Amino acid sequence: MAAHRNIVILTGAGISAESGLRTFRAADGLWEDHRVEDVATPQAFRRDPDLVQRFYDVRRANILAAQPNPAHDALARLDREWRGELLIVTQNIDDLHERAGARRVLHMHGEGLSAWCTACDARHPWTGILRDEPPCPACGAAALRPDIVWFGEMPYRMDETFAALARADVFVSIGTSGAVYPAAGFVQEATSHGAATLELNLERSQGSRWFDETRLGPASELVPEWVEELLQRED
Ligand code: BJW
Repeated sequence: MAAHRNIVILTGAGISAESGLRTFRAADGLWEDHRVEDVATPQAFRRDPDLVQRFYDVRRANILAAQPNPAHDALARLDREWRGELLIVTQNIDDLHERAGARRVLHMHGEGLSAWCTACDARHPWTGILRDEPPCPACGAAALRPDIVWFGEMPYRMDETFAALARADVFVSIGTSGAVYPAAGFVQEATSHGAATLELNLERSQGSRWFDETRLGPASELVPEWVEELLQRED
């Protein structure tokens, strides 16, 4: 791999699993017997806002209690030391990449520690609960919802992501099952523009066959090893 090349990294729930945050599609991935598909939709929110707000109030508290693990630390190191372009596109709503020190991070599915007012469109940093319908700090309406991209909604900053994928020389996917689009299609997009592709995961993802290389194991081991390897080659 030559110097100053462009890297796009996609992360999913698996990178935060060793920080104690549950993944979505593992055997323990249910929340009070609800599948994520049943709580993470605008329809579910209209049908039962209290259930959905409680789901995210619990998730918000869990995010605040979690700490970055060696996989987040390694990506933060790469972000600091990599002289080429780099973009960490995360599907995760936690802020563990940022708390580890990474700066070039894009939250395509929104952020757990942000509330969005559907009345005035303002977004606010949020660490408390939303189920008691607090007023929006900007307009006063009781119209705050989690600032999260649900099924059927458009993920954030897709133009930026697809532009980065088109320029990528390397695409790496870490800890994601490849079950949810458009993220699951990024590997094919990057491949179509000539990028080398690598998957780091505990088990093969649904789109594993699209990757040039797959390494299986826990992110806390595989990611620091890969980052070290990349930076050594760069020297
Ligand atoms: C470890 C590990 C360790 C564990 N170390 N690894 C039919 C066909 C195709 C598409 C569609 C379709 N019908 C509908 C769609 C579209 C739909 C979709 O994809 N549905 C699927 C169910 C099929 N997608 C959407 O609606 C999206 N919007 C959209 O498409 O807009 C139109 C558009 C078109 C074109 C371009 C752009 C836009 C929106 C999707 C929103 C997803 N939202 C959620 C919830 C919100 C966030 C939250 O609450 O946190 O996002 S769903 C949930 O899944 C969450 C996650 O970000 C997402 C992905 O999950 P992830 O991260 O992969 O987690 P898991 O649990 O699935 O996997 C964990 C992995 O980690 C596993 O592989 C483990 O092995 C591994 N692992 N421990 C390493 N220690």
